[in-house]
Amino acid sequence: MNEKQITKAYEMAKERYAALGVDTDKAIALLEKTPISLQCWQTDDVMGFENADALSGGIQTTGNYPGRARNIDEVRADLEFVKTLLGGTQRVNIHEIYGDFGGKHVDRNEVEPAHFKSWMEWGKENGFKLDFNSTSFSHPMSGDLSLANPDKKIREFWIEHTIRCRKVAEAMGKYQKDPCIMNIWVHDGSKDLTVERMRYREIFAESLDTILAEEMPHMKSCLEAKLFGIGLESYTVGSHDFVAGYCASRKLMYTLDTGHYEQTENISDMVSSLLLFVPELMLHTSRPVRWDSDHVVIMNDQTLDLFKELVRANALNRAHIGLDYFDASINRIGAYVIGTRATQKCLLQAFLEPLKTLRKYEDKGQYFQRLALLEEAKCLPFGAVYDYFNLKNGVPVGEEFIPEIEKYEKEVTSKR
Ligand code: RNT
Ligand code: ZN
Repeated sequence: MNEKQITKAYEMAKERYAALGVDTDKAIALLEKTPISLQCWQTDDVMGFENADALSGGIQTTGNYPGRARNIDEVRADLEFVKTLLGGTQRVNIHEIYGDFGGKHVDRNEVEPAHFKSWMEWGKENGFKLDFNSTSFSHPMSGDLSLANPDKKIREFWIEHTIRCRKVAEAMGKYQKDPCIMNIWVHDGSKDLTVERMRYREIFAESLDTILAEEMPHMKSCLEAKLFGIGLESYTVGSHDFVAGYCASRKLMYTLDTGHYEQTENISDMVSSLLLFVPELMLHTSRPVRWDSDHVVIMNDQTLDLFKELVRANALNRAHIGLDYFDASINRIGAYVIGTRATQKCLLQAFLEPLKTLRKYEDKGQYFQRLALLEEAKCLPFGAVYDYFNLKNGVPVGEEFIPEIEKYEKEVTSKR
């Protein structure tokens, strides 16, 4: 794409925004330093390196596009390539089942920081800070209940696993000199009418208290809420209300996944309600189509509203952003790039909102003016700002990444 044209378009956009009191250079600088954590599990359809035969826990990937990463080197190579197509800052979010187990069977209750040493070194070499996740699914002990299981043996197995995962995250945070965000999501629930709802939630809360008892200064834990999983439709132990109550009472970070609520719910409204009572938010951007289908993120109202709310609430520094989807039906590298860029576009639009004027209108009760400006803001030339951001970062502008991915597919992924 023509560098001159992009720069010229940017200069014009800059003036247009300046007239509304918005500084585009500042917005670009903010976008550059706002990290987006890439979910390692999009490379290989959430399989990991344990040779599990199927994905369980109420989540599902669909599609069998060729070229899935089959081992740790391929996962890393794909992530390194993805990074070459993205401006700004990325982190990498790793699930426990992606440990460097060196061909040995390391059970979930045996995992140690050493299994992630090569990941830490790789992260450092490639400019990725790491985040982490315990893994309760795709294991013979997963069943329908893990941390909420009344069976002491099963429950203790998963408590042990999750405590060990916190230690891995602690080691990562220490190594990278930046807190590692560790997400706890368990699938616990049941398919059909459940009469012991209170009991499982009590057990879950107790398990979490045990897991979180030890102070670990280099990591931050967060707990993810969910509406339901496949095969677990009638009851979810870690529902929104449970997680909101638990995180508020324990001062724990809440994980809000955009796929985990009723399809018609505008989850952006949760930002200000939650942030009054929980210290921070972990945001999983995803795209539910009729259910929590984990389609690739696109620039839609749900994601735009979420980030606008974050900025309007002055809470950008209290949120961590990660992608969470897994689409096996299209080129997986393409899935990363589309979803990360869409997340960036939503963030950028939030940074470019003429907020000063909007706040002033609202304060004065000038509601026609507020609505008018919100509508007009939708037509502001943010695309020119985004193009310039990519140009400035030395990565493909606009659709230029398509042939790059085609080339990588031809040379690398299609040969797997
Ligand atoms: C599942 C949750 C969870 C997972 C990952 C793989 O519904 O969103 O975050 O997607 O842990
Ligand atoms: Zn999630």
